Parts: sequence; C-alpha cells; structure tokens
Amino acid sequence: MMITAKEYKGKNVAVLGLGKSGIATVKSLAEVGANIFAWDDNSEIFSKLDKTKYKIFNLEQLDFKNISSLVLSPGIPLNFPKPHPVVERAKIAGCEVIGDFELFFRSKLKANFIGITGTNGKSTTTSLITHILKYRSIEVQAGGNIGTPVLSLDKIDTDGFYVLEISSYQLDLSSNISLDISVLLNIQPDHLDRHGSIENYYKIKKKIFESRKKNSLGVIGIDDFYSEKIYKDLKNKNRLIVPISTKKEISGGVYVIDGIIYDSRFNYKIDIKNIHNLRGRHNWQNAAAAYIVAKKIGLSNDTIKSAFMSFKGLPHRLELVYKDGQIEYINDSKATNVYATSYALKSFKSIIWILGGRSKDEKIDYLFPYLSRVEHVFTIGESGEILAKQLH
Ligand code: UMA
Repeated sequence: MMITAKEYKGKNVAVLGLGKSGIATVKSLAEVGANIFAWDDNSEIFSKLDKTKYKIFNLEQLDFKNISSLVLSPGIPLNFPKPHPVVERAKIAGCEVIGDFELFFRSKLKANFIGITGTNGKSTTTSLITHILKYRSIEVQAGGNIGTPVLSLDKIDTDGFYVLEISSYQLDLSSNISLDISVLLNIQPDHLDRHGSIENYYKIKKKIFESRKKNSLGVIGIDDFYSEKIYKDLKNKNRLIVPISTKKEISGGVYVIDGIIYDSRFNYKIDIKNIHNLRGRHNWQNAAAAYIVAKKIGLSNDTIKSAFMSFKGLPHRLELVYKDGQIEYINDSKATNVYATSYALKSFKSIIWILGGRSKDEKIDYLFPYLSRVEHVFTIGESGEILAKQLH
C-alpha cells in the first residue's frame, strides 16, 4: 500500500519527470483518483510506462489555470540555473510547484518522522538510524533521496518511524516538512549550479527545521561555518537543538574525540574507535547524530553500541571489499565531490588512489593537504586527463 494524499481526489494534477519519484507520484495520485497529466522530456521512456493511470500530455502546452499542483521531480530545475519552461508556465498561471515530499506530508500519516539532510553523510546516517531502530525491533521505513521514493513507502503504525533522507532539491520543493527529529549534518558548497549561491543553498538546508512539530528535536553538526550559523540562530529562538562537533569539546552537546563519542548532557561516552564501518571523522559525525536520535527515542548506550557494531555500512562508500594481509581494497565510488573524497583520504595512511569519472568542475586544491598520504594515483574516465595534470 503506497502513501496517498486524499485531498487530491478528483483534482487535476500535472507531474513533470517520470523517473523513480515521478512514477511513484503518479501511482499514488492515481490511487486517490486524481486526474493526472504526466510528462517527461525524454520521450523514449513513454513506451515503458503503464499509461492506463494517467494521460501523457506535453506540459508545455497545458493550460495550468485549472491545475491544482505541478509535482516536479527533484532533478528538474526549479529556479537555477533557470526554471524549467513548464515551471515558468505553471507559476505564471498561479499554480503551485511542489515535490513528492510535499505530497507525502499532505497525506497526514500518523507516525514518527526523522529527516536527515546535509551535503555529505546523509545516506550513511539514514541507514545507520534505520539499522539501530530495526536492531531494537522498532517498525521503520527508510526512503527519500536514499533511493526509495517517499510515496512508495508502506504505511506504518503510529508507533513506527519513517527515516527520510532529504536532499536540498527535495527541501526546496516542500513547504510542509514536519518532523519529530530534524538532522542537519553539514553544509559544504555542492550543487551550486542548481541553487544559485551558497547563501541560497544554506537557506534551503535550513528549511529542515521549519514547521516542525511541537517539542521536536533538532540535531546539527556545527563543524562548518553555515551549519554553526543555523545552530546559533535556532538556539537564540529557544529551539530544542543538540549540537555535534568532531573537532572540539562542546557543552550541552555531543562531541567525538579520537573515536570516542562524549555526551556532555548526561556524562555518557561510547567508544567507536575500532568499529570498522564507522571509521573516519566524517563517520563520527554520522554516528554522533544517530546516537542523539537513538537516545531521544529512549535506547540504552549498550543497545546503541551493539547496533553500531553490527552496522554494515553502505555499498560503495568506504566499503572494504577485500583484505590481503595488510593491504585493504576500499571501494569509495559513492564519493561524488571533493569533500566526500577528502574524508576517504583522511581515513587511511598509505594510499594507492584510483579517481576520475564525470567532472563537476570542482577545484581539487582542497585535496592537496592529504596528498602526502597518497603513494600513487591512477586517473580514469572523462576527467582523467585533467585530474592527472592537476595532480602532477
Ligand atoms: N527530466 C525531465 N526534464 C528535465 C530533467 C529531467 O523530464 O529537465 C526527467 C528525466 O528524463 C527522468 C526524470 O526527470 O526521466 C528524472 O528525475 P530525477 O532526476 O528527479 O530522478 P528520480 O529518478 O526521480 O530520482 C530522484 C532523486 N534524483 C535526484 O534528485 C537527481 C534520487 O536521488 C532519489 O533517490 C529518488 O528521486 C527517490 O527519492 C539521487 C540523487 O542523485 C540518488 N540525488 C542527489 C544527490 O544525492 O546528490 C540530490
């Protein structure tokens, strides 16, 4: 049973983008009996779709006057570098533009909601929190940017938890995100082509703390400038916020030094130094966030530590694929920006490094301080030649 927003019964709705989230959206809207106009700029995919549930209609020709909402896939430009022509058309006609997360929250489910955003670490933190809850036999569904569209999640009981990875694109397309626990891990420049500027990206990330439920908890990693700014701002507004640092001791928060999580609120500590799948400072931030969430839910330190120890990590993210004596073969192909890559370089000492792929035109200077750890580099793919020159 998918998730549906009943208010769309009999309403006209346009859906642009028929990838993972778009298909889940049309299925959900069809289930409540909405009148759906769907389109994708890649017409090749139409032949693969079940068109009994909706009309394929070129939205650049649709009259948006009588359309309740345009549901946009997160990968389609809302504002930057420039709005998709269909978005402009909808806005001129006064039609709201939303995403699948907005429909999810309009479905008025009664359960507990945990949302995780940040430039890096959100998938790992989402998986880790989900793993801890499952370990404790709590009913849980994980979805969003991590891969399963939110509308195709199952309905769960009021005691159950939805753990949602929310990207900046998804936040940008939502105005009713209402969470019991909101986690912001970090803010680094990424996807700026789609957000115009770091200031705008920051504003969008901050939305995870908006329209929160009463007594909801905020969790923020304060090791970067923008996240710390959000923390101070929310604290001044007397919001219940727990800060995290992996760089310094902080009172009233949780910090991680040399692989030991210290909770200065209760004088607790948990040693995660030797947990392979949580190694590296970036994972300490993820683990600290998951720890705070688990404590809020009422789990004991022993349960949290045992769950940490049985966490398998995510495929392709610092994944140990083979060990031959002292040599470890690590797959980190999920690292898609310099910050994620820097975490990998920081986590090991003597590295043979294979990197490349499609370029995001990022400056790689940020990685230079870690090059002393690298013995050899092999560059591959589209950006292989440029990277080789930059690293020479
Ligand atoms: N399309 C158009 N017009 C355009 C651009 C795209 O019609 O101008 C169509 C494409 O032809 C395609 C569809 O839109 O058929 C793709 O939509 P999409 O890019 O939004 O992708 P989905 O398959 O719906 O997947 C989305 C998320 N993708 C993006 O945000 C880019 C997935 O996150 C997410 O897992 C999924 O919804 C389920 O919630 C992926 C991602 O790359 C992993 N996220 C970015 C990241 O993590 O950095 C934010």
